[in-house]
Amino acid sequence: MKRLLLIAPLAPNSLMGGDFFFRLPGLGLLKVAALTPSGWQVRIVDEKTEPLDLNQEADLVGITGMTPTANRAYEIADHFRRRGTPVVMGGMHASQLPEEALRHCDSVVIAEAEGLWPRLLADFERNVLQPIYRHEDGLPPLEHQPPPDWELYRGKRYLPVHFVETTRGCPIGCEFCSVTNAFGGRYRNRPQDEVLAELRGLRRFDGLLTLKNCVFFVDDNIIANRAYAREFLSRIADLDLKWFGQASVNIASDDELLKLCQQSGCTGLFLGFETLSPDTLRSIGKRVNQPQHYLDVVQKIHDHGIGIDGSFVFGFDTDDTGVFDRTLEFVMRAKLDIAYFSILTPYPGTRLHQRLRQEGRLLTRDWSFYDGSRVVYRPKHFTPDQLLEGYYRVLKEFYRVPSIFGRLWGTQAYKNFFYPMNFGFRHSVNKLWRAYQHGEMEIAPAPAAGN
Ligand code: B12
Ligand code: SF4
Repeated sequence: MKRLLLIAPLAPNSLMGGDFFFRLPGLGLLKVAALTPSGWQVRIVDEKTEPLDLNQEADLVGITGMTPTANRAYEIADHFRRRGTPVVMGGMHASQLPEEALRHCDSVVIAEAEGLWPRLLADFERNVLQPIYRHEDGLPPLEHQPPPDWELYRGKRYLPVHFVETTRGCPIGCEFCSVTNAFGGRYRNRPQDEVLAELRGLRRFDGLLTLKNCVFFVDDNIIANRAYAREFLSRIADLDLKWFGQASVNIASDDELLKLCQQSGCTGLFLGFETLSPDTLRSIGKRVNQPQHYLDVVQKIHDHGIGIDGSFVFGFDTDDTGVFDRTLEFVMRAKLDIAYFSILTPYPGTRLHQRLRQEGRLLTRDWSFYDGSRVVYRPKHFTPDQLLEGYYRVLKEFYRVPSIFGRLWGTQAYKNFFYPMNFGFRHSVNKLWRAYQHGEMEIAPAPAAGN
């Protein structure tokens, strides 16, 4: 039997590095494993949860990765290749920069593994592995996908949550986002019967204080196709799930959908508010957001007992130094259950990356800095130091203990979920704060070659 070793590398210094509350199971490698024909023995190592034994034997190594983990991914790839083991790379970063990845591996799978991975393995077995595998006739339909085998993650120290996907792609194409480029500008839904079968097949988690049937829908917008979402949410209502998902803020104007979310066990929604500035929203192309209605959006969702994880980005060209206080004032007033703040980051393959590169404003191409907590480009209306200072001030303020209780006090949302989540984030934020205080989040200001 041939041995396939799949690896998820770790970006140790990022906010979502290896800390307990970010030990979330990756779906990408589970999908790759599911597409692997019998005759292969598959093992997955995620550096978030266990050390990688670099001496282990494998016939083929597959490595996934987002941009902040790319350097580590290349280090691992170089190591295995030095030992004579062929390496394949896939995932967001390698898909955007296949030529770069090929300097460290034998083959790159661009974008989705469906339809490509079995072909790659067949080529490998015949000794005719190609450097690039890509979809020549558009991205594949999402029908008849083999379900992920969660047993591959059994015993690993992940948080007790299953990741499930119903949709891929997004037509909105915000300037800073990688999704449209990677997964296409059209929503592709999976057949509901297949998603339901997958949900029904999930093994419940044990543990006294554990949510037994907690699912995170990784779709970028769970209500993207409203007709699909209505039917889907009605159909999962009797599965006794506690689910978390991502949605666009205009969910708040659809009472029926909100009710269906509530009835089907929605615990929290991750909402991309991004900014309070209409000018910024226009400039990034996210017109669906209407900041003048944000407070009503939050109120409406809260009224349905659903918590909100709000996402905000700092450093747009339309931002000024007042953006930090304005955002803090809003998130506290709105009583957001939790929030994710990041510094604008030009991920390769995005329109933002292209523009800043053309304008000569990228400060570095060291991908380990591309984690949303560092300034990797020259901002327009403030210095990198001002941006860093404002960002860390917001993080620190938002996760102060009185702030956590002030926001969650009297919440209708699921408390057993949001209190631990806030204190988990607080722990990671404090770690980042200390790194910031020691100057570790600053990067050398010299523009790098290839800007
Ligand atoms: C869930 C999620 C997370 C989760 C869990 C991540 C995890 N463990 O997988 C959490 C919340 C932890 C997270 C964190 C971050 N995330 Co995130 N995340 C997502 C999200 C919403 C879904 C990921 C997913 O499951 N997709 C579905 C699976 C099936 O797709 P996939 O993993 O890409 O895998 C497919 C292919 O890529 C391919 N493939 C993948 N790997 C491999 C490997 C091989 C060998 C092969 C052959 C094929 C292959 O096959 C799979 C099936 O087709 C995506 C957006 C999106 N739509 O993908 C953003 C996304 C991946 N995240 C992103 C970012 C930026 C981050 C953060 C840096 C945010 C931050 N500022 O801190 C951190 C980094 C974490 C880290 N390790 O350092 C960006 C990545 C951009 C980039 N160029 O890297 C995305 C695209 C969001 C965006 N809007 O741009 N994230
Ligand atoms: S940020 Fe959200 S809405 Fe904008 S392109 Fe990405 S997935 Fe689509």
